[in-house]
Amino acid sequence: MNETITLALSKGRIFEETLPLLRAAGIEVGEDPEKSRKLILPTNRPDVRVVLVRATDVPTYVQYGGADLGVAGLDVLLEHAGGDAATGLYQPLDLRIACCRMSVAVRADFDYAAAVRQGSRIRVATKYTHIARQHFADKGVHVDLIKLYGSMELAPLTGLADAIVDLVSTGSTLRANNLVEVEQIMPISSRLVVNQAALKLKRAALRPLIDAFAGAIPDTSACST
Ligand code: PRT
Ligand code: MG
Repeated sequence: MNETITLALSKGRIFEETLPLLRAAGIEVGEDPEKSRKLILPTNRPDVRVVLVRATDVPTYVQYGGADLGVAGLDVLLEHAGGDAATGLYQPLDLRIACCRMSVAVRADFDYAAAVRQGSRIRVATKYTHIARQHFADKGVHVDLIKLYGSMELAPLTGLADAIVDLVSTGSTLRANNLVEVEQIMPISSRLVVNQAALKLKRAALRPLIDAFAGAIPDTSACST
């Protein structure tokens, strides 16, 4: 039986940081996605191919079987599931790559602690509405959420919002825009996700791959998970 394995990755940091894990499994990707316009990349293994999708589309591809497995940030997985566990998606490994944290940030002149203390309604702009809603509900903080698709840092600077919920890694984007991190919501790293049906039907091919990934997870201190 010809069991082709399809791995869904997004271009950029997830692709780059997954390469060493693939290498540990004996898989070399034939082309550089930054140079090629191809969306399906062959590998040195005739039975393994990589498909390039938007980071937020990785869980969708894997859930519905467009890919057998994929790599996605915990941020993307939580938003995809909308708070519930996504059906059909098995998450066997925290790969400890593409690490960062989900945080609340405000303009340096906004007194977040006072606003929380006084029970004010806080306007929060974010791409991560499920994570943000859950976080503020847990804290009992009243918020009006404003959904954005990018450049969250701009929202407090223009008066669109008092605060943002966004990913932070070095903190230099916040600093460059005069914003300060006032709360860390959760550490974020990328996870391996596997289609549950594929894991049963293609177990002989998938299991060694998952085991090789598990053995090659980096021991980075940058990752607090
Ligand atoms: O960029 P695009 O819209 O195509 O897609 P994407 O943003 O979904 O993908 P990508 O490749 O940017 O991010 C993929 C995954 O990498 C995310 O889902 C996270 O799990 C993870 N990751 C790790 C990050 C960061 N670190 C990160 N720093 N994703 C985004 N950022 C952004 C952050 O949003 C902010 O704008 O980088 C900026 C902050 O960085 P610092 O270093 O200045 O703090
Ligand atoms: Mg991005």
